Amino acid sequence: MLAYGIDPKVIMAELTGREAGISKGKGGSMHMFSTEHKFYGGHGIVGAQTPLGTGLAFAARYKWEVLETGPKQVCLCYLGDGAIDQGAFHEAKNLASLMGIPVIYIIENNGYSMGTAIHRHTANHDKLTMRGEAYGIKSIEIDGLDIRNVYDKMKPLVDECRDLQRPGFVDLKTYRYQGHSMSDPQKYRTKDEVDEFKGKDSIANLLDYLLKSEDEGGRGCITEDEWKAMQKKIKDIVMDAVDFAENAADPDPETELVTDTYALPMKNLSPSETYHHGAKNPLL
Ligand SMILES: Cc1ncc(C[n+]2csc(CCOP(=O)(O)OP(=O)(O)O)c2C)c(N)n1
Ligand SMILES: [Mg+2]
Repeated sequence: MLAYGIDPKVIMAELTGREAGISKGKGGSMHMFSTEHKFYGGHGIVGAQTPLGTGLAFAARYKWEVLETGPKQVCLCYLGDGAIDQGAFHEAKNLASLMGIPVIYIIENNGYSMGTAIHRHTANHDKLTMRGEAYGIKSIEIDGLDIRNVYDKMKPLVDECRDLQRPGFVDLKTYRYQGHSMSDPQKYRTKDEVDEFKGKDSIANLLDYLLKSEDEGGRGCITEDEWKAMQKKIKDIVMDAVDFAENAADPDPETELVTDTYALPMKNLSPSETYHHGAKNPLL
């Protein structure tokens, strides 16, 4: 969300359920959404975002090619390794390939689906690209622990999928340092394993590269002081966002509970069934 240019204040307000949040406090971490920023949210149902991402990409191609009202675009559709066996994902890949839909499925493969290791939940888990190739989709594996490598491999794929209006598939290998959630006791892995990956942390490696001189194999484009100043600036932005969210109003249940729930009220439901708590249906 931050990478798509969404204001940290409205993100924090959303996380804390305030009306000033990007989804008016009703979305929380799962359903942040901004058409303006072309960020189409997360999804609480694992894998269900894959047909949606495919649909968004179809719409983009239709607007560009048929209606001639939009630019040539590509949709990046992210999913975890825990989502790759969902039936809907296979249907989405088939249609994307068949119809030339510009969507890139990016599997953030961190090796665990909640507490289940990938070798226990997915057959042929070390050859995930086969699952794209099987549908005739260009599929690549990327070491996600090296940020520059991710950029170097993703950029040509994004350009190609946009240019040719074709789908893509990426097995982006990464690691999850924290548990799946706050309540995850992480009994399914050893501390040694986590420590081993901590030594390969992509953000620490990038910082190292930026700080080290060219002679030492780095880029030498920032100093320690500049890095400290950056950290302070970011901390200030976060604290401002916290302050903003804590002082923002809660959504009014009378008006907010049922608005933006459906694009249009469902025809077969009466207003009283569609809208609860006496809220007035603004569309009727
Ligand atoms: C259809 C469906 N089944 C089960 C769940 C419960 N659930 C939430 S996240 C998750 C694991 C998803 O794995 P992954 O995408 O790899 O995420 P990670 O654990 O790495 O964060 C499951 C099973 C769900 N949200 N939706
Ligand atoms: Mg995972």
